[in-house]
Amino acid sequence: FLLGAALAALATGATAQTIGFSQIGSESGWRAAETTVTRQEAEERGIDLRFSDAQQRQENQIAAIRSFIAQGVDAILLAPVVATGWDNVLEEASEAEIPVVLLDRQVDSSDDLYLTAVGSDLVHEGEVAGEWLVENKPEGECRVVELEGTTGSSPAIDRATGFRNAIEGHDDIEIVRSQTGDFTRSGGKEVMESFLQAEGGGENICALYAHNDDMALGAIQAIKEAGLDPGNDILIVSIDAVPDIFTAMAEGDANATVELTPNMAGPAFDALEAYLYDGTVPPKFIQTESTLYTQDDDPMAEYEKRKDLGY
Ligand code: GYE
Repeated sequence: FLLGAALAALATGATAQTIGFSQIGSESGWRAAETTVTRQEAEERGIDLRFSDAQQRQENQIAAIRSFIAQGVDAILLAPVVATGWDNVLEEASEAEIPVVLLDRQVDSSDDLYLTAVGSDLVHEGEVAGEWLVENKPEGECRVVELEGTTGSSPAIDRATGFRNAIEGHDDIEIVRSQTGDFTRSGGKEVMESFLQAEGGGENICALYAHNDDMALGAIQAIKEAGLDPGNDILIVSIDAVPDIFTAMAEGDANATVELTPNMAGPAFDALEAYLYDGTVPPKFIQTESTLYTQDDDPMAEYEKRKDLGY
């Protein structure tokens, strides 16, 4: 079998050796974990991973992809910071016959321009968060503030849509303020401070929906500093399931999160290895799970499971 595999590899001339990874940056704990897990997966598989940190800038990602093409890598992983503006560089990769796999965010280019995308159903995540609020809000009118992710990114667009889908028809729930916190903890804190001020101190805010846990964690800080009790006075629901949100849940400061696995690279490398080995074409979308966790799910046990994952 091994000999067969080796001969087949020789025949197709292809096993994944060198893979370029254009990462967005390190805006969130989740992102840091994805980077760590990707490096670990590459090392375990003997892949030479060329890593490029774009510091949140699309132009840096485009330059990194061009450089990967010039280096003649076997494949490219791309976590695209925003959804638009990828056509040209994806065409260049396609002309060079270098397969591109999208990680965790989507692009609005034609799906002929990439091999597959690994990620969660981002609209569904927003729906799960919204359904949690529909079921758990206090009686009466509920004024919600929303911390959005990076403007123009597919998770910011889709998580906003999903949440609105879930609260549609529930006329006692209203999104009163919505602004980007750029997926960062400091952004979440700063924007929450301005929400609290604009809302007369925040006593009439019933819930915060944050597009990721890091922004929720920053907002929790702001709510405490304003003299309110996060998790009680203002319900908090967010997305990612990073370790720190579980400690916040254990302390009663956060209420619910929707899990996003940081291991996008595992399925991506599996798909690439099969494709480079014998041309197996993966489905266009490889979907990861979205599980809801609340204060009832033993948050400290969940914290323990994740704390060493590079978050
Ligand atoms: O939820 C957030 C981040 O792209 C889906 O990016 C991902 C998001 C993740 O930085 O924390």
